[in-house]
Amino acid sequence: MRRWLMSTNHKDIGTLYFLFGIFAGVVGTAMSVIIRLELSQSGLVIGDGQVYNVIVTAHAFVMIFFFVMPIMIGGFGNWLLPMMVGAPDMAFPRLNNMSFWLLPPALFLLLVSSVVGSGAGTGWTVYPPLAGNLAHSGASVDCAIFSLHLAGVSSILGSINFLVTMMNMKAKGFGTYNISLFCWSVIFTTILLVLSLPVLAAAITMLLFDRNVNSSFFDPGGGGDPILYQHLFWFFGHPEVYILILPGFGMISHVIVFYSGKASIFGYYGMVWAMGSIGLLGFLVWAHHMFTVGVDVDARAYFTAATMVIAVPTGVKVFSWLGTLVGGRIHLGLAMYWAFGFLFLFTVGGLTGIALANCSLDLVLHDTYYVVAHFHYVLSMGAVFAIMAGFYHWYPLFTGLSFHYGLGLTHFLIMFIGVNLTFFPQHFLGLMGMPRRYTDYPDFYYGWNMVSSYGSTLSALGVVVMVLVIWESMYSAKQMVAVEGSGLEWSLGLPPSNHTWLESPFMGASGRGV
Ligand code: HAS
Ligand code: CU
Repeated sequence: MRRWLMSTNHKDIGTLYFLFGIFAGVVGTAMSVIIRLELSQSGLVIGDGQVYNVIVTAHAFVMIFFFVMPIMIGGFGNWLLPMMVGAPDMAFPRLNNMSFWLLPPALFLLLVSSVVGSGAGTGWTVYPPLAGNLAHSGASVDCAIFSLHLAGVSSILGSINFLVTMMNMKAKGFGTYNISLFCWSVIFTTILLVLSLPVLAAAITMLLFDRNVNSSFFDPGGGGDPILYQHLFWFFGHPEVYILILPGFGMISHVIVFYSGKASIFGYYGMVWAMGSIGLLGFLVWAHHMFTVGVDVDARAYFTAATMVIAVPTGVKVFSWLGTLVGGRIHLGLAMYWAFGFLFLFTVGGLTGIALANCSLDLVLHDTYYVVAHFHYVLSMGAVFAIMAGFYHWYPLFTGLSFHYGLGLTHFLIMFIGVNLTFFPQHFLGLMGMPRRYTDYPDFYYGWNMVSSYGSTLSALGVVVMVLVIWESMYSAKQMVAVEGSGLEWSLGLPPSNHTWLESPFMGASGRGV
């Protein structure tokens, strides 16, 4: 009990984050299956649009705040960061424990919000007036707001901890430009968190006041403006999407360097500055989410142009990963499949993002399934594939266990086919005009929706296979053997002999000197 409840150990806390994130991931996946069940045919399955919207809302919150963020930053960050810079632990170990333990009550409040009254069917953006106390009376939206408050405090405290650790606790020999790219990605992510979360906190607190103490920040009846809420939300919301992907970029860099047998990443400095640019630009493009509210024509031109500029640093990253692969001795370890999947599918999602950045196009595509397809390509196949790559790469290190290659490959193949089957048709549905967040549709949209739902069933099967992969690794308990010079032998067949230059498995994506 003491070990897990009062932990000050970064690895134990990282493990707690992983367990929590896996639990939330399963809950979120279950919700997605219900969504796809409802949409698998025209006509109603659940039968109540509000319930459907509550599930969509909870699905997004659970996946973003309780699955991707805790696993990437809380889990991988806690486990790897101190070790990658030779620090004994995080700078503030007790604060670290607190950051984690704020999350279970936050998740509890969120789940409560969907069963109190008629639930929070607001979408993850919680826009008023829909989220106001007329359309959503009762305590559910308030519970969701408190949930976000808690999760936000947790993230801010965690971010400060990571930043201080990276500033002050690097071992001798670690300087600005020879820490690994995963460290850099967490540094930029946590800066984004510290700067953007307070804005979300302000927005939802103002909404809380509008709902409960008769203020009218967002109510034109009292001189307020609902558009203000959208500005505040997206000033947080857009940086948030980069918060979800940047640590993934870091992990993918490590995986690609390791399995292509290179000594270091192609273009280390470019990679660092690309992440920094993506972070900075991420704060300057928020209104591309609200073109349809009637943005002034100059502002439309600006937000379109600024958004498209992000393709440049992201392109620097994609081409640097490809540059790392070129001429490498590619070892097809399991993690590498996910990295290849990431490279291809994240790019597809990025390109549809560029399409959406064009205001004139977005006016017709906004709130259609095209947007849903875009963000699932960058999230379900970007962020999640990066998590999977990190999982297959570092699980042997964390646990001392190794994988069954065939089973792991099956997991990848099922997921790869499953998510593409689910989300590629959603581009077509969007272009045909099917709106998002509706519980039903005309027969016209039936075909591709059916395909999408089959895909989702296949992906759910993929999750079962992943459980099998983990179970098999424990059941067979194959131990890793230390290899001279490399620290660890990776379980998936011997790495090519030229892998032994690796100082340690953490150092794959460092700068000069390693
Ligand atoms: Fe996005 C909506 C634009 C990246 C997540 N995005 C969302 C939503 C989410 C999300 C969750 O401008 C929905 C929010 C909601 O609930 O309403 N997004 C972009 C752009 C990028 C981008 C330009 N998004 C992400 C990432 C996410 C994410 C990363 C999470 C992980 N997104 C939008 C827009 C909307 C939007 C609009 C609003 C839509 C609406 O109406 O609601 C970029 O960061 C992507 C850069 C990446 C690439 C690929 C690699 C680059 C290469 C270089 C060459 C490419 C060039 C481009 C020169 C571009 C290989 C050429 C262009 C061609 C078309 C060929
Ligand atoms: Cu955005």
